[in-house]
Amino acid sequence: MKASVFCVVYMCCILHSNGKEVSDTSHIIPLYRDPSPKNQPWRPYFHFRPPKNWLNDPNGPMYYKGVYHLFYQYNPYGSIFNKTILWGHSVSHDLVNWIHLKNAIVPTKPFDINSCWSGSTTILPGNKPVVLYTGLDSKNQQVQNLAMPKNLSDPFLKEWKKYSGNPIMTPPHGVKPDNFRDPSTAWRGKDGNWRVVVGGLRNNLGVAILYRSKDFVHWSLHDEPLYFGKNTNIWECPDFYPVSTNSRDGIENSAIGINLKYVLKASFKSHDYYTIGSYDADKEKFLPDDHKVLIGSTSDLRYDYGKFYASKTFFDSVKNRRILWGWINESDSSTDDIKKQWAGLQSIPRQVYLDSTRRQLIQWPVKETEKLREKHVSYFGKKLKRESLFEVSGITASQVDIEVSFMLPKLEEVEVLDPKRNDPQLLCSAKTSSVIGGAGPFGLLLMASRDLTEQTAVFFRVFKDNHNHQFVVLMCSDQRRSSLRQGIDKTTYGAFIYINHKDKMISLRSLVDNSVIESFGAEGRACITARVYPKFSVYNEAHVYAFNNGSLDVVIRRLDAWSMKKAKGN
Ligand code: DQQ
Repeated sequence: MKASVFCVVYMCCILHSNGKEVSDTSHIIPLYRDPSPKNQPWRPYFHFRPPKNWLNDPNGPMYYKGVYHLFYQYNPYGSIFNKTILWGHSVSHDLVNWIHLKNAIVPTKPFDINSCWSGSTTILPGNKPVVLYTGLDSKNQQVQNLAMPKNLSDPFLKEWKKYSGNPIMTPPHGVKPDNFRDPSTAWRGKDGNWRVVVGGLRNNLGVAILYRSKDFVHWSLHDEPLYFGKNTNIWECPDFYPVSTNSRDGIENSAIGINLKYVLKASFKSHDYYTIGSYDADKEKFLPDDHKVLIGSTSDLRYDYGKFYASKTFFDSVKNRRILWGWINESDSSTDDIKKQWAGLQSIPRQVYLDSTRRQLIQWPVKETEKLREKHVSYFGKKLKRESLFEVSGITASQVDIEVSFMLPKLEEVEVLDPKRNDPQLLCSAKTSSVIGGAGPFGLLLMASRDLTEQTAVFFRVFKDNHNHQFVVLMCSDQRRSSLRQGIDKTTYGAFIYINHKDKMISLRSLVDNSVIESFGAEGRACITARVYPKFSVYNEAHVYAFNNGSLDVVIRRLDAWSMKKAKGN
């Protein structure tokens, strides 16, 4: 590959803030762009990432004075994770096009000199955002620090200052100095006091350690954690928020009222696990609806069954919704990342709300993502016979938003689920897209070469679960043939989606962005994100097909596909 040539681009912008036009370039930093995209076949163009270097967790997303802010764990000096991690900062008006600002929170003080790690924002009364973040102090202890904007009249919040009394929380008794991190967004109780949880490990239990404060500066430890999990290792990036039981609207973190349930999420063992329950504010306890949860078992609910970690939600007060961001890591090697000069990206922001069963969340790409749709093709009522496929042509298959609804075949004739094989990921590895079944496998072949030697199959297979007297759809993302390159993690991912015997259809939406495929099954009831690095099926050599390898015919009720534009800032 020819060496990349980088040139300096100064981004100019006009942002609209509170109806006013703001023409301000003082905050804008020089960005390095590869002028020749031919050298970057795996670079995503509509997923968020800064132009260069390493990125991991999303930090403190928020909406402030007409502007969306996203901070992120960033190494400004290279494309690997090391001791120079700090808070990168970008802003947007639509969650799609981004402007990269100068770094917001940078290691400078004894309480964060060895890195500024993850944390969250909270909007205090009077519309005053503050940040709680983890500092690695001069002794490499993890401590919690407070930071605030220097100038609240600046909608970009370009400058941040650190509270002089930092740290405001140090590792409590029983928590090792390297097991105490990632403060959540705080919420306020009826008594007017603030609460926040910090992730940790205590007595071998993953914990959401609870603190309370009157003034957001002085915090006292509550003797019991908000909740804990066994065999999980440390809980990273805990998130705790209310969801409405009767609408898709988001709920502000401090809201109190009826028709609410609560979500507790913890990141551990490379996945983001969540559970739904209630919050007993008097006892300061989270009470999950199902007690055998957050232990990292295959029956735990996950935001995403592929690559997606250290996520964070925020309440979007202007559109009354809750939005989720998650870090999507690379699946290639560090040597590849050094060559590429970038590593890591954020998921498409997803709106989250409670499913009508109230037993799980639904996730769906924010509506604004559709702004990037351009050339459109659609198909209706297309029959897919056994062992057949057809190409969805006329769009850019390497950058596409594709949505398809399949009519389910007669459910009486589907395979029976073996109760001993109830790990969806293992089941997807055994029953691949080429293993003929009854109803399924059917789905999409993405980033595929014309001869199909390279392809990522995202597909469904329907089972009867006699044990639970239900039908269940296995959703798989099969990366085994995603690339003819060696040295790439090609793990297959899988998730179960329980359906009603009256359900007539199942939908699949995939957002393909060169090396990332984010897939949403059954209208967002299961999500799987995969990274793929094809050797040949890149740019115009990439194709997309719909296929059926089940013995029962499947009908595509409707398929829509749109080529996707590059987002600004990518
Ligand atoms: N990433 C941060 C930590 C967090 C971890 C460091 C999760 O604060 O626990 O970059 O990916």
